[in-house]
Amino acid sequence: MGSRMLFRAVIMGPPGSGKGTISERIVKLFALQHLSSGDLLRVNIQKKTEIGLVAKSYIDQGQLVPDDVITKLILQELNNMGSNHWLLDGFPRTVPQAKALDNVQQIDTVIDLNVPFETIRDRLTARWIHSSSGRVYNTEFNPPKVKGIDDLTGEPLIQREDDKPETVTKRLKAYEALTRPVLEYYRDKGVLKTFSGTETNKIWPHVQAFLLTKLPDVRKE
Ligand code: G5P
Ligand code: MG
Repeated sequence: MGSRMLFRAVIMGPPGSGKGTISERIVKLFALQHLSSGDLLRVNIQKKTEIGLVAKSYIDQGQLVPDDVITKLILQELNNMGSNHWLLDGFPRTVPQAKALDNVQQIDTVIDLNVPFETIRDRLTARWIHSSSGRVYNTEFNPPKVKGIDDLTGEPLIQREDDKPETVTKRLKAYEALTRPVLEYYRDKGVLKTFSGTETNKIWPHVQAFLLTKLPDVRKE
């Protein structure tokens, strides 16, 4: 590891914009630890923890989990994080969450994936995930080697309860109302970097080049 002691990044973008997909590519190249709030909530739902039971009722409705619940969960995880370099995906998602995060950690960079809503809808009905790792597939864009099976573990893939078209509509509305203001919040702080496009494979080279300028010494061998 080089001279840089800390790198704290956030990846943002509407549901289905490719946060999980791009994060997978980032952690293959850079020594950053990825923490997805959605993945963490889904693990809690699967294990039927107290947080999981609360979260499920909101997630299945396409609504955001209350700020205090998710903030406590994520700040706790950040405390236990083994790495000084991390990439948060899906948090913060409201201005109160961003302010709560600011109180404990300064964010260096916010990667904003600006993908039009029309592009997103079809992606989500074709999405399959490996729930314990959060690995994402798509029957068209990046299918698993064997249908319905995770490439790495051989375990079955599942579809997300909240990827039904009517729930996706609600998630997009929640994004507009509650998450878009977070972009303004970070733009004012001068840390926002927006990447626009309709295809991950076209967006990714720009994200990669940007990160190379930001953290050349955090690159994996
Ligand atoms: P999540 O889990 O954070 P979302 O809605 O923010 O959920 P999501 O759906 O996980 O985001 P993504 O990660 O941005 O989307 O996208 P992805 O999974 O990488 O890609 C989507 C699909 O498109 C995949 O199948 C992928 O293979 C495919 N794909 C990618 N690129 C391309 C491409 O170029 N072309 C094509 N054709 N396909 C492509 O949060 C879930 C819920 O948890 C709660 C909320 O209820 C939320 O709704 N939650 C919170 N609540 C409050 N506060 C928070 N901070 C919360 N965090 C989570
Ligand atoms: Mg995701």
